[in-house]
Amino acid sequence: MSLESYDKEIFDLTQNELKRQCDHLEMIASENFTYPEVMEVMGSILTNKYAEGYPGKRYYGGCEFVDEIEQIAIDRCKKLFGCEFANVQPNSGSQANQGVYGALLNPGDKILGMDLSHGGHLTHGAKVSSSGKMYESFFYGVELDGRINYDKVLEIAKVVRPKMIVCGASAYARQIDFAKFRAIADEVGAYLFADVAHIAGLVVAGEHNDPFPHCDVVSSTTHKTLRGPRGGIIMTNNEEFAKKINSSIFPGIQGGPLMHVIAAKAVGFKHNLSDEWRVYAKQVKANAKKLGEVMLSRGYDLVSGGTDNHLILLSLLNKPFSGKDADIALGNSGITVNKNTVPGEIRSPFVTSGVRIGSPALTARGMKEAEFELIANKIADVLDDINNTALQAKVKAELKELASKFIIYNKAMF
Ligand code: DSN
Repeated sequence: MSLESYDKEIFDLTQNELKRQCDHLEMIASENFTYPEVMEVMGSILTNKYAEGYPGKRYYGGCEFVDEIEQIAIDRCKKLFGCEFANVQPNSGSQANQGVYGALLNPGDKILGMDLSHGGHLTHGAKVSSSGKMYESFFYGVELDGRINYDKVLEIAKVVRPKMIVCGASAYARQIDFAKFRAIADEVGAYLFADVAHIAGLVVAGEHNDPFPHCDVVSSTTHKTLRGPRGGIIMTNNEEFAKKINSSIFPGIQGGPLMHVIAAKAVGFKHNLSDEWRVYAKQVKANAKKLGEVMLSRGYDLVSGGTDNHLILLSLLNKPFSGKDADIALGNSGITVNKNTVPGEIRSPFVTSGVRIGSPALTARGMKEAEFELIANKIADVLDDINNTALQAKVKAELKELASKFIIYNKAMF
């Protein structure tokens, strides 16, 4: 029976969401549009199979085909990141990070990560996350210029003496210098763990510094710039760490792996290994750069003054409206972004003085610099006259027309 005839309620809501994704301009920096073939295998009979354990060492019978699938995913992941060991079972980036901590740390150990309000991630030690509850967490941040000051990170590391330094960010527009982090980790005798979830698609295309060979362990999600299915992965070159990571994920924090998602990761990695992937990743960066240039020319401040990756962080500290106001006005105009704290923040995390805007999803639709120039000007038009709801409606209609020329999915796929 089809979903439409069995559960019309969920079918209709899924269709509404499909329409929203197609008609609006998706500019949340962590979102992307995955490939139809990735979704095909994610919606396949592989969801029926239990396969606790790892290829060749399962606790269930009948795993001969899923063993091959998982091994292909592992091999492609290793090739992609140029590393020796990969675990493709984490259900999410957060679980990947929890798995890494569980493998290399004991409860109460000290970790040093990037402050959430400076662009870090919840799982890098925020007190509301298990990473901040199970471990004693300390933070570095960015300077008022929006950049990490590596000398300052070293100073903090020397005082804290962490067992692990976590690098990686959710809202940082500049390249992360993994070699500098390695030097700091070596100076204080810490493990170096990189969470490259946001930048992984650029890293594997050679468009961002490589975390290997500098980092002991690297984690990522597979659905952001990598454009695969929703999920997590962990990579390392250290055999002892790899064994500990495997035990930490299963049986440590997960049971049966999601074999349909692991197959979808393998299909996503095949895309990431293709020549076309480099073209996509280059365009993601070029589009973010164009976005930043136009916003600067229209009188908007960017945290760190520009971008080296897939996102810009608009600072609204010198504007009479908040990140929340901008988020709402842009949403009414058919542009989906998220409010974000900025260095020197004066508002609460629910209001903020910044907006994070990313290029990966619209680049996946085939948009290039010309479209990003047009969209950036529309963003500035809306923000310049933030209470003008008639303008917001007009821009929404214009951008819907633009979106209709860059088809990403159609109804027949669902
Ligand atoms: N939620 C992701 C982001 O938006 O950056 C991080 O997990």
